Amino acid sequence: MRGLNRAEICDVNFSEFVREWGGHADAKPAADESILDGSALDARGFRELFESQLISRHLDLMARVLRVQNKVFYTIGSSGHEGNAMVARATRHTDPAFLHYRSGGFMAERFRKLPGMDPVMDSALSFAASKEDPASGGRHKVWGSKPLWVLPQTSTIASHLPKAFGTAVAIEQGKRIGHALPIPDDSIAICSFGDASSNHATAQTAFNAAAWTAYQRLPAPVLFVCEDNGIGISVKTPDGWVARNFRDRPDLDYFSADGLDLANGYGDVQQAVEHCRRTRRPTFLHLRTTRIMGHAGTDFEIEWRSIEELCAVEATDPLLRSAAIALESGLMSKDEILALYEDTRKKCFAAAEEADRRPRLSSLEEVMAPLAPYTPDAVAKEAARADYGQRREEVFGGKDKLPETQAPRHLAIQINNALHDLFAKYPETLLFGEDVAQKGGVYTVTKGLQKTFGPRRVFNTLLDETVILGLAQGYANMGMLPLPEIQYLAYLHNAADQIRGEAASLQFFSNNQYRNPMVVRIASLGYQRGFGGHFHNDNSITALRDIPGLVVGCPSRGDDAATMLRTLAALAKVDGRVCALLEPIALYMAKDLYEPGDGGWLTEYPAPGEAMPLGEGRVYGEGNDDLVIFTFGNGVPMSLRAARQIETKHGWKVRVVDLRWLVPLNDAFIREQAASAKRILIVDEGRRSAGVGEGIITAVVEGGYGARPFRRVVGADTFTPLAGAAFLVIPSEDDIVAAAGTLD
Ligand SMILES: Cc1ncc(C[n+]2csc(CCOP(=O)(O)OP(=O)(O)O)c2C)c(N)n1
Ligand SMILES: [Mg+2]
Repeated sequence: MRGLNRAEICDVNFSEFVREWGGHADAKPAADESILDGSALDARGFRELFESQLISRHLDLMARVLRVQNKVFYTIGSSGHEGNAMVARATRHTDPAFLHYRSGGFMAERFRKLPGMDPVMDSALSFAASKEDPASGGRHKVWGSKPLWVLPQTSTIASHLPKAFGTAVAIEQGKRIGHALPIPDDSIAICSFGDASSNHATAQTAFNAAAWTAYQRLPAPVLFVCEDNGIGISVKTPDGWVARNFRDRPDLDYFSADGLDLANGYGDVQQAVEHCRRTRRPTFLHLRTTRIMGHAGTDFEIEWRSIEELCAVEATDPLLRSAAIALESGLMSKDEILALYEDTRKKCFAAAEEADRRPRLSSLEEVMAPLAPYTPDAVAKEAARADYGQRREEVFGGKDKLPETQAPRHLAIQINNALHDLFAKYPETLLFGEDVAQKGGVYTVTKGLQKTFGPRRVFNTLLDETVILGLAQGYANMGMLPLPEIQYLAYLHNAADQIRGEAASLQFFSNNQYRNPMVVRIASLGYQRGFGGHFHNDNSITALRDIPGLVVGCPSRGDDAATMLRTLAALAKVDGRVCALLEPIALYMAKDLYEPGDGGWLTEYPAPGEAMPLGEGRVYGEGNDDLVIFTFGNGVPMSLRAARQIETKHGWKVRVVDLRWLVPLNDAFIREQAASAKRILIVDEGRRSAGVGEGIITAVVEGGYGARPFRRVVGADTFTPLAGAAFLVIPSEDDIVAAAGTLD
């Protein structure tokens, strides 16, 4: 049996190592003396770091024991990585940190930075998934803390690097636009990850963006800490690969430190931190670590590695080295070390037992409480707030130039006006993306914004959607209001994890202590004439439909876009929500509705003070009951045109309902509209499978109106082809008229 439980062996190894140590001890150093000759670490510093390492180790050991008793629910540990405590010591508790899951040492050390906090109890509550876990409220075992500026991460490796980069940039840019940062001006962003993770596209994206920034002599004070243990689960990183890959990257300044040896490593860690803080350049700290006790509690390494190899790895246990330093330096006796070791064990177990007695999440309401906060009255008030009139007049060039005094215009112009208004209202607004600055976007929707508000608030990014969304999270973390643009819906998909796994999950996994509000504008959907192909006409709304907490709006006309944008911005400001605005490209320039030249799709600009409540749809033909068409986006003008034909053909009075809000769908509103409908048609330009149409039908059926004749007109489950064939795969007016005929 000996050999199976490597945690037990590592535990025993430590005590045996201390007991059997036979080296020579120096005279005990004073607290402020170097721990060993030539070390940058003094005796007090060493002692505290050693204690942090021990806390981390005993949390791991405790988790292995109590997991099987169902008192603890997570066993990915930090053993072998405890040297990352040095990074916490060399930085401040106000340097935002996005941490690797092996950060027990870092956390224990950072807890020292504020008085009255207890790393053992806080961590135990998180391990136990207790409702009282101060990081996530029992939703996940995370390393996180509001007062300590540790923004919680879950476990998608590398997904946190873009937002760490974004936060570093935001620290600098906040200062440049006169925004009051929540942390000191010379803060840096810290981000740690494993050696295998350094290869991930999402990691590479962040390194590249950081170097791209530094190359232009722009500041990006991010400290990338690669904790290199030479392995990822069971796959070895080629020897020397991390150094080879990062040592000579221009504009990513490389430092290395021995994370297995506090006395030796601390000076190098300090240097890397100081370099990052002073030069404001992206800095890569290659921290040597090892991994003992396997990837997680379920990883029985003995089954796939030789015992000799395991023993060799365990011999590099950094705690053995720390014990040796304590003994060699004369700082601690064997008995003192062993007593500290056992005392820490007791504290961790006692805390875990106590945590197990605390309440866990026990209802769906409790689980979901922080997911999607919504305070309708405050949002409505904020959306309608119009106390910035003076600034508006400057922005639009005088009282007589205000957009609400102008003739009706099309969607692109009204979005542009609404963006100018948001910039005037919120000085902390930033707009960025691909080609959005001088050119004003592919469709000129952002034209003039940079000229009016300057390159610090309106700017082009590098061509990388993951970075665009990482930047957005960074700005939001620093209290700004980001309006990132994704040039086409098809290009959101390669970066969707930044919304799905990261931005939209932050409030949930931090128990609403952290929020990263944003409004992502996405040029979307099909029906473009003369500019075809799949990637410019993508109609996959499904990809956004099941992201918990996300709000998605899709206006079909200019006035709705303006009032919707005000509400989205208010949702972001008041409730910290992550929002997406799908802008139908084919309607940007649409001016007419029924006949060429009728101007039927032009709208007046709604003056500030008007806003569209979340979930509120627009009804055309109120009171018409013979046929009700539920639709959104391009489907709205198409359905209105089709309705005329249907009225002529069947003599029916037709009502067209523009849902406007796609996520969450307003089931109550759909039911209410369905209640008085004799027939129901759903016009959904998205794809058949898992599209909005399915949600509408579900609401109708669940509302008890499933017996009414209904039909769906919907896009096919296909990619969009080029040229005229593009129109074969999405609903047409003729399709709508024909489908209505089947309901007769
Ligand atoms: C994007 C993603 N792919 C796969 C995984 C599963 N996974 C979790 S940890 C891990 C290995 C990571 O190794 P490394 O970065 O070296 O960190 P270490 O665990 O060694 O500290 C893998 C493949 C994941 N969490 N995220
Ligand atoms: Mg590794």
